[in-house]
Amino acid sequence: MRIVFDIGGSVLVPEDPDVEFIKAIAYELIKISEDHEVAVVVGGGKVARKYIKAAKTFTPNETFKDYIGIHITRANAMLLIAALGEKAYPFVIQDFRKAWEVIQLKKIPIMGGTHPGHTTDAVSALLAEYLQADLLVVVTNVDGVYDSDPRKNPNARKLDRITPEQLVEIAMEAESKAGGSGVVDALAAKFIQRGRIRTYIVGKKDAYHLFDVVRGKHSGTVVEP
Ligand code: U5P
Repeated sequence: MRIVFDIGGSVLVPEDPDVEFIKAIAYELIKISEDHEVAVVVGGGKVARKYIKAAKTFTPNETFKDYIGIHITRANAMLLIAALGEKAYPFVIQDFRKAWEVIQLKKIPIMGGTHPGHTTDAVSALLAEYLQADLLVVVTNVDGVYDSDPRKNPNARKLDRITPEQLVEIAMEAESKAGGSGVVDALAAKFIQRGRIRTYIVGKKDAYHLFDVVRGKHSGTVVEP
């Protein structure tokens, strides 16, 4: 299989870089890459948000702030590259076509952000579409997709299996609420729908066993057309 992993910044760098977690997923990714083609996108996390907040003092320019965010995602990507050692391509990939080329070299391409205006969730969905990946694995700080926000509603129910159309609906609803942010951003959900990409959305706990996750053993949500 060809598999794209989307590792959320809040998972990789919750406050400080979670070194033990990075070590664990590097081990799992190397194991997975023995049988599959692997590409990874990492997010910016709290560090990106802190930098963007600080920049607000100086400029109202959203695109400028997005560029700052992109730099932070790429710094996080460098950490994963360091952890993967020889198996990773040593530069942070900025172009989907280059990611394809790196896969042909039997190395793992690691990406952060690409252009202003979206998040790394959208990057990972586009990368999966471009690479015609068999599977997209989204690792986030919630352990799956719920029918309502589990942080606010104690009766929220986790959904084991949904369609891309349902994912779009849930993501759009989460984004329409003030300060709301869903498990996956709405644009990424749209790309998942457009690309008909089979997607697993899992939490950090499952991510320690990514090797099992790609074999379908996880407690997250399966998004299947
Ligand atoms: N960002 C972009 N374009 C990308 C990826 C990220 O502008 O392709 C910026 C956004 O401001 C985003 C921040 O909120 O970097 C951190 O990325 P993420 O962790 O939200 O994906």
